[in-house]
Amino acid sequence: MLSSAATLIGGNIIYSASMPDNYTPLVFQDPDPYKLFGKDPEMTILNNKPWNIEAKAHLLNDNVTPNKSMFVRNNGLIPQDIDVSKWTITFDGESVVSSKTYTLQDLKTKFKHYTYQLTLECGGNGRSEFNPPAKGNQWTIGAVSCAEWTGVRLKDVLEDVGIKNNAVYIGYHGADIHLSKDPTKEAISRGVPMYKAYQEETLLAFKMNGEDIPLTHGYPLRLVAGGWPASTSGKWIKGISVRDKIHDGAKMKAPSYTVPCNTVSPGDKVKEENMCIIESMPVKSLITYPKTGAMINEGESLNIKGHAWAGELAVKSMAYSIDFGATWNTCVLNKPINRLAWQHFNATIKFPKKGYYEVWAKATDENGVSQPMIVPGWNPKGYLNNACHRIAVKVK
Ligand SMILES: Nc1nc2c(c(=O)[nH]1)N[C@H]1C(S)=C(S)[C@@H](COP(=O)(O)O)O[C@H]1N2
Ligand SMILES: [Mo]
Repeated sequence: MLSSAATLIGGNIIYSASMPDNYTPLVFQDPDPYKLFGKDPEMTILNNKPWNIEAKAHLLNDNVTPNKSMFVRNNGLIPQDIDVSKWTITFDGESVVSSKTYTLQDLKTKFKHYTYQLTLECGGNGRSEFNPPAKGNQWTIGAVSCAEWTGVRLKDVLEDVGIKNNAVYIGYHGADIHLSKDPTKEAISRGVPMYKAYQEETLLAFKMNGEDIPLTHGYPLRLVAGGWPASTSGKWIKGISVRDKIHDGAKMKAPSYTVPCNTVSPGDKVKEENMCIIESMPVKSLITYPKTGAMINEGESLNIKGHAWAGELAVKSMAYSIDFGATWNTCVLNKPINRLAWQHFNATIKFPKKGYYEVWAKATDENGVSQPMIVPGWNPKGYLNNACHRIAVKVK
């Protein structure tokens, strides 16, 4: 552990040889997460045990999200001691013909590589706005990313393994450690139905933005299921179980990552059997330029930029309002580079006179469904808040 940890923080641990095995150097009890994970100093830390870190809207301005502004959502402790040369992934479960193990090298050499930009948004992004409040990380708007992932198609590997036709769901197993440090417990073990597992864009990825995946984001192997709650994109993947029923791993059961099957009033208690698993994420957008609080002079126009996404669907149109939603204007909206990648929009705004304005952004998906202007459907765990994003602008 010490040697890998020393590489992480970029220093040497003097006298490490004489440390007892269970001794944790002070530096690991209180590391600088920005340096440790290579994050922008403007990122917001929501929790350190486990690490949960979110972006601010303007940090997400890049078309492809770099590591420095990618949110971190961990349910357990980051695995240490990763020896890539010994890394394997095992396929098992009721619905494999027989279980099969691949080394990372097998995966990389046996199967064709594909690269896609894929949007990953935490199901709880926007939770901080629900009322009554929902427990959990109080994400504002920054638990979303769209990086470029390279790997092999899960589908190609499943076909090589041999899957029975009673397969219903896959469940992932990661190498991270349960917060209790109980080795028999998994921090999280979620998955997707077979049709999502078989999609061309569902990857077992070993590269992010052309480089090894950063440790916090799942090095050396990650499942990436774009457009679905990012909790289905398992990090540090050691195994995939192919199940003959809905996977029943950690955090598959209500209330985790589920919403009431029928809408409820704010604050209602909902029985487990009336909660449904979240699948595709809803339509949403973010204004990433300028940063909220921008000031311009009267007569100047303002260029705004941002991204829009809609789970499994494409975004059809993008609008902005400078009068709190009373009237809307059209933004220029680009097509996605590939399915499940976020789309970029921009607009040039002219303000009628001096004053305080808010610029609101509203995306509409290809089914004609738009973002609500205020927090939608209350649910016990505060998932799926896709309300319009807004920034403040002052015209002097
Ligand atoms: N093994 C493992 N995979 C995981 C998690 C985790 O804690 N352990 N967190 C999930 C959740 S809830 C989210 S939102 C995403 C976050 O991905 P990121 O930290 O790379 O942004 O990873 C998912 N995959
Ligand atoms: Mo998440």
